[in-house]
Formats: sequence, structure tokens, C-alpha cells
Amino acid sequence: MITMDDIIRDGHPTLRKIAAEVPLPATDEDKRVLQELLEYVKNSQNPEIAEKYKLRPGIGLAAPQINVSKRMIAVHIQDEKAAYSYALFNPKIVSHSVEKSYLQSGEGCLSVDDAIPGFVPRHARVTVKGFNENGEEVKLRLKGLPAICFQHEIDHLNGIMFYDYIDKQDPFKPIEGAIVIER
Ligand code: K2U
Ligand code: NI
Repeated sequence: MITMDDIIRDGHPTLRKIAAEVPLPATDEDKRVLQELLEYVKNSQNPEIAEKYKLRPGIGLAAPQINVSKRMIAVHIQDEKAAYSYALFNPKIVSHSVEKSYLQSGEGCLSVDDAIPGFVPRHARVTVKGFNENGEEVKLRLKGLPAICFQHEIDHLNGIMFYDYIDKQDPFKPIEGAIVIER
């Protein structure tokens, strides 16, 4: 299982690389890694397991964060209305709203130990296409926290960190016309 010892931290060069497309059909090894990413996110949200293995809670994880520079992400979010549990190869944002949104509390990252305060402007709504472990195409229309999470994870595949978007002069400058999301 993945623990915090497997998660590389800010400054590691892999976090700034463009990750490679995963050849499909996926090898057993790539399928194993994909499932391990999802297992970490689920484990990190289980109080007993998270405590036992000292896992930092997360709602997403990307393969580059475990030093695997391949285009794979996992997301597991339960909100009041729905549960989003996806492990995808080669995810891609195929369309997005003009409207922006951001988390009122700012963002964090399992690969960034220190808090970096500030608003992170994101697309309010995104359509994501990817492939599940069986090689089937998945198309997701997302808004709210799931939309933000998928953008955060897909950024990891392109060497982008959440703090790259924070205004250095005024980190909490209101983002014009954006939807504010409470977490
Ligand atoms: O990729 C990661 O480092 C996992 C992040 C993803 C994320 C950060 C900010 C906003 C959305 C997704 C971790 O989930 S950070 C912990 C967290 C937990 C619940 C809600 C937001 C962030
Ligand atoms: Ni992150």
C-alpha cells in the first residue's frame, strides 16, 4: 500500500515533469499502480487506517506524486449528494466554463508539507475524459469540489503545482465573478 513515505515532496524534479501517456490496453503493472492510487485516497479518509499508517487525508492523488511520471490519477470524494470515485488513465479536460471558482479555504497538496495560503482560480465546470482500468472511456461533467480536485490532479500530470496560480502580491485578492466554494 502507498504511505506518506512513497509521496515525493515539492522540489523533487518529477513534480515538474510532463507525465507520459499510458499505452492502452494497460499493462498489469500500470493497472496495479492505478488501483494503489485510489486505495491511498480511500485509506486516507478512513480514520482507523489513516491513524495507523499516519496517512495525510486527501481526496485525490496523481502518479507523479509517487514518482511515477505517467498520466494516471485517482479521486475519491463523498459529498452530501453524490460519491465520486474514479481512477483514470490519460485524463483530459476536453471543455470548461469561462466562469471561475475557488476554494474559500485555499488548496493544499500531499506533496507540499507547508501550507501556502491564497486563492487558487479554477474553471467552475469541466468536462473530463479518461479511461478506466478496463480501458473503457469515461466522460465526466464536474462542478464544485470534484471539478477543483480533477483540475488539481490533472495539473500534477503537467508539472503544475496549485501555488503556481496564487497571486504573489495579494494571495487573497478576490477573483472577479468567481464562485466561492466552501469545503
Ligand atoms: O493532489 C494532492 O496533493 C491531493 C490534494 C488534492 C486537492 C487539493 C486541494 C483541492 C482539491 C484537491 C489533497 O486532497 S489536499 C487535502 C484536501 C482534502 C479535502 C479537500 C481538499 C483538500
Ligand atoms: Ni497535489
